[in-house]
Amino acid sequence: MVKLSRRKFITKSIAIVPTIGLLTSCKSNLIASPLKGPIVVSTWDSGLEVNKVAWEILGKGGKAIDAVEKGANSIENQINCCVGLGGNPDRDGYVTLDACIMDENHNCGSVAFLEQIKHPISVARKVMEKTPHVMLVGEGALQFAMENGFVQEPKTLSKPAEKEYKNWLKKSEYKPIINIELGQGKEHFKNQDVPKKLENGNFNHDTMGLVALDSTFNLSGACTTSGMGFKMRGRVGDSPIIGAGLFVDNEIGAATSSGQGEEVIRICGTHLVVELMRNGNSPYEACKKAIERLVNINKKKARDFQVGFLALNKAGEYGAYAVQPGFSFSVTSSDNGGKTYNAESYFK
Ligand code: SD4
Repeated sequence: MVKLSRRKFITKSIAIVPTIGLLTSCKSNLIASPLKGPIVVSTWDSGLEVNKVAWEILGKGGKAIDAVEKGANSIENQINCCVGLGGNPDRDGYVTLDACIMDENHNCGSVAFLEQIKHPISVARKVMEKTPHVMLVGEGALQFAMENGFVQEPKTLSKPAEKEYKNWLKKSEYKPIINIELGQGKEHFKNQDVPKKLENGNFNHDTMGLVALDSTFNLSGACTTSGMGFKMRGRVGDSPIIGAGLFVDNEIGAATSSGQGEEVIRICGTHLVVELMRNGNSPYEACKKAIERLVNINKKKARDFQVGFLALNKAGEYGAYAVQPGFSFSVTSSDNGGKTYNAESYFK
């Protein structure tokens, strides 16, 4: 593993994040001590496995951008999971994927409404590196993927998704569902089904967002999803939108989100979180303030949806906050070997 010049880094971090001294008073499970090496944080319990893959790169002194891509790839590979082609289809029975990626130089790439491609995050990276654009969608994104060597997969649904879809077809009721692990607040989710535990013991959810800081103090992030189950055909959520599902500012920090995409887009969620960190808030405080902003738009409506933000700053400190109980996140650094935490939430 590459040796860090810890003193140099902390000095640099304090200059960038002036409130660092205040952070230690916050709850220990929400704040890491200042950086002792690279770190990767990701949404949900399943992020732990994703982090392991990212860590194989970060732990050897590799780049954050490679780590987040490979981490995202690993969950896109799980055919009985929720995030890539194994996810729930739209209401017409097709799986459509959204993803975005951003590096330490404000380079970013994104795909939306992409079908039949196993690794949307890698297509997003190609958009970032090989085109003068940020975002490609639908047919155009598919064409670009195939021109760049990605294989067009069959349109078949995974076994769990097929079962869910058949179930949904019985009523064909249009009430978009986000699969999220729910905690005590589940009685509030009048518009959403309570997700089931998967055979492998994980809870189902649709999105993986991860952000990482590498040993050269560079930040990057990735976000990949099959989006809301049984959504309208053509619906795109927050996950492929830079500043909504993901934002990285290498001077300050990075953030990602999960939950009801429409609500995240409404407040440019992750951009807001990063700007709140720029103004001196810790990652935890920034996520909390962004969630409060969202809830205060319409408190009554907020009882019926879930959004969770997760942030990491340049000093390697992290934090999360959600509208409802049940949002979890995973953290891997050289200190902890990988841990999952439950985020605090607005509604208890
Ligand atoms: C979306 N934000 O499509 C995604 C859904 C999600 O866990 O996060 N699900 O709106």
